[in-house]
Amino acid sequence: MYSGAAAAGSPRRDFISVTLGPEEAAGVGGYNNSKAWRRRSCWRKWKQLSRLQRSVILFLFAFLAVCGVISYTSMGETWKSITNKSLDDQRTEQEIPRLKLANPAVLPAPQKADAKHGDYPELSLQKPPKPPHVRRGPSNLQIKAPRRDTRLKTRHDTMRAVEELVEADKVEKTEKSIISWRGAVIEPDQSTEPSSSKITELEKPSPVEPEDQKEPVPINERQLAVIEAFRHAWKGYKDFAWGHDELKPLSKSYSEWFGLGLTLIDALDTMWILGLKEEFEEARKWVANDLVFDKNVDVNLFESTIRILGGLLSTYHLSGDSLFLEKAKDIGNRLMPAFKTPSKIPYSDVNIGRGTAHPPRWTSDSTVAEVTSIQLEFRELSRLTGDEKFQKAVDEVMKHVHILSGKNDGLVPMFINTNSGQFTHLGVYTLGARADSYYEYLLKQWIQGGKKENELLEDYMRAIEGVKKHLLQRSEPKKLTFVGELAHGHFSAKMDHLVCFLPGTLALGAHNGLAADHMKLAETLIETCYQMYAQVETGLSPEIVHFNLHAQKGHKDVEIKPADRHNLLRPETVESLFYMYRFTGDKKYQDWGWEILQNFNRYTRVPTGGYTSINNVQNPSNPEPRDKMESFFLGETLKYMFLLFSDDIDLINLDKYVFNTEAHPLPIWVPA
Ligand code: DMJ
Repeated sequence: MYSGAAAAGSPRRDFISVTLGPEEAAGVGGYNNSKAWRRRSCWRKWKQLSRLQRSVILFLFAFLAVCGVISYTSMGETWKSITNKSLDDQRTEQEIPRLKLANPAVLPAPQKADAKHGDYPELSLQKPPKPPHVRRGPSNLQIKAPRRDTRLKTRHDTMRAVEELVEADKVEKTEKSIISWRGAVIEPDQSTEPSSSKITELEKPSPVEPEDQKEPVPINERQLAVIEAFRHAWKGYKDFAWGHDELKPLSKSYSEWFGLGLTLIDALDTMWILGLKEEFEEARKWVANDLVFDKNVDVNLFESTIRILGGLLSTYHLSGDSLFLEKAKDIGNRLMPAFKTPSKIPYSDVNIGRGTAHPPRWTSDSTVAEVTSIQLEFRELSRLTGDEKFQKAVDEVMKHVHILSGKNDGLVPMFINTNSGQFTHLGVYTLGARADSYYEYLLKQWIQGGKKENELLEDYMRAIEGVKKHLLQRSEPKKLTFVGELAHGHFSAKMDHLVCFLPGTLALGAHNGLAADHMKLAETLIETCYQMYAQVETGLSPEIVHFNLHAQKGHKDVEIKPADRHNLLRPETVESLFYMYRFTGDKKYQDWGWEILQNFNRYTRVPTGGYTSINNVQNPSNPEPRDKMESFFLGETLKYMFLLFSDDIDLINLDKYVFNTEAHPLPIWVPA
């Protein structure tokens, strides 16, 4: 009966009394016996309790069970979110190094070439806000799309995503600007209908499509780095060159070409696509209040068409703002005197104030690429205005060139005479300067018009066969396929960076059902264009390279002559990378573009704002800044970068839009 315990030496003695059953008292019985005994004993005790006591105990048990279930469920949620959070944290940490590019100051202290594939150790790490998940705004604040443009949702989504990038202390300001932004640009009713019934004779607008219901794709970190680069470039332009043609970022001034705010107009649709609404709104105000075409100034027909007319038209399509269409009509009309020539092949220059046009002072020739790369824009202007004169003028040029002699298996010479309408300087064939976009626009007009204009397709297909037959060669030691030039029967292993538009164009053709071997060629050529960057000390391509046709010890594929080693921030390779990624999904194209962006940041970025062309891509310790930021850096290069890094095929869907040669998207009249 007794069991006692007393702590030895303790002044206090504690006792526990326990009632033992007969088995225990006898010191017998195993585990099973004792369990059975405990069960019986408990049951006996339970029976001895009053009914009230039993009810209270049962109630307590039930209460505890309910509490247990509730807390188990909420613990599960908490645990799940903790687990997810730690996965997110790991992901973010892995991605942070890429963001070191956020603010690299490049000039005047460029980095060593051997560091070019790494990060910038001396730069402070700027962790950007987490890429926001895009959400829909209230419907009464949504901009209505022009009736023929169904892609505004995507642009809105991008816009909203970028809205979330602004710091918390700017929230109130941002919200105010959302209202004025949206209020300012929307005049859909005035802007979407052609002004004349003549449109019936032209291509019909695409039918209205139902709103895309797909989930928007959030902006990723590489795209954020492009936005940051754009903002940096824009800061320079705004601070030192506002309303002028080009920024001179080192001298903190500007240069004029036409005196028409070229950079600002070229950049409008890029801002729209990147979602930079404050910048866009400010630029829009300048267009509304200060852009005047009634000026006694000579402009180049081609350059002002692709940059100004093209930029205004695409911005009109993206924003739905009739201001841009009005301005497009104005400049389009002012450019028309260029076509008043004996041959109808337009002059290179037009005085947009006086309404007169003329060829350059030293010749009556025009450049072939120039007179055959204004068609997308003028045709679209006819479609929008209902005035067929624009389309008629440019179609006539194409029809004329289609039947012209002097081609070599579809390859065209570089010059055409405005009096005789004949090619001049026969015998020189290139896909580079002065001929490049002729080939590009054959395909793109065919796509723009709904793939019905067979002569355009014929000329394009024949030309690509001509390229294969006369201009393709392979270099040593890497056996890179490149596009050289032919001069009076002699092959030259010279390739302009400009030729790097070709892989993208070939891929676009293949995507539209043309020969599959065009895609194969595109794949080999884009590798070559990438090597034109990768084999150079700064990781940036020169303007022109010469390929080695024979293996020589210690020589790479790419040779650069001193006169050719400048880089003007050109877009062609990034443009082709964008097409290649869109059509193949191969991430290496994004990675190559990312390398190029980093090298632009290393060697061309000016700390006080803007990017500059450089004179020497072979000298990483002094790339010799030229003090000029070309408008196409904002109009094309950064736009294509942003699109290249996007996984959203609806962000300028290539079955609905065709880019002009200055990267301004125009609608395909009959989308696939
Ligand atoms: C741009 O104006 C256009 O892309 C044109 O087709 C070629 N030159 C520049 C960019 O390099």
